[in-house]
Amino acid sequence: MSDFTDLIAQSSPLVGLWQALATPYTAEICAGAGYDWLLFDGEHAPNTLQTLVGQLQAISRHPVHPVARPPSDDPAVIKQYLDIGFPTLLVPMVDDAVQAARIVASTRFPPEGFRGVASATSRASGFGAEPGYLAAQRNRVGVIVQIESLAGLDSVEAIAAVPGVDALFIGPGDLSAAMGHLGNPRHPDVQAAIDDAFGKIKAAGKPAGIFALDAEDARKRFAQGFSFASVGTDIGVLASSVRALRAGFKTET
Ligand code: 3PY
Ligand code: MG
Repeated sequence: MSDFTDLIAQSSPLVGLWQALATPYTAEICAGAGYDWLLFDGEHAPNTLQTLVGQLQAISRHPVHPVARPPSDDPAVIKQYLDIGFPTLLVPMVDDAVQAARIVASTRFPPEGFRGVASATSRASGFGAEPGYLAAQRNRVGVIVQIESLAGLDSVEAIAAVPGVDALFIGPGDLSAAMGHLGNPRHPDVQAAIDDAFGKIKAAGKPAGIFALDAEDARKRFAQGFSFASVGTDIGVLASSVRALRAGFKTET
């Protein structure tokens, strides 16, 4: 459990913004805007470990919780994301409890798991400056898993019961595709599946999060009881503002 997943368990709503521009400059602007958490996307944004480090450094003076999404559940990548200093990971495409347990184990040093050990050379340890870093990591990594497939829906209760899974996060984009409604996450069947998964997550006593479709959808999800949601994206905010500004001058072209 990280500071962020600890917070999720205790208070809500926690308002997040998706970071897909992959640049420190914009991350710094977003970090200063008062969001509770920022999601740095390694699955669909053009991020490398180097760009992610730059963004972590850029936001460090702001009290915002960084969460990273690795491109997959690959333990080698998870290890690198933790070593550069992400305290909380959001792992995409989690389909069953066995996979979820393996993901948790990949974030824990032995004997609890099989995360490879770097201490003095890792940014996460303050480059060796933090006494007791390795022992402290035991209780300091947050794991959030994404439910966004038919298999994930079927196994949501079993996944929620896995020790070390701190929260579950619904991805409406992939879920709608998996349900035969590509590009239509507002389809009633998709919305019903989300509601059903939410009920199961809550019944399991775990916090639920979601990638909200827009601000109104986020408000609806918070009212429903979702603990955390991303309410927009850096790209969406920039694209809509820049287009609206230009549209205001239509007569001058
Ligand atoms: C999805 O909607 O599929 C997500 O992964 C959130 O970006
Ligand atoms: Mg997805």
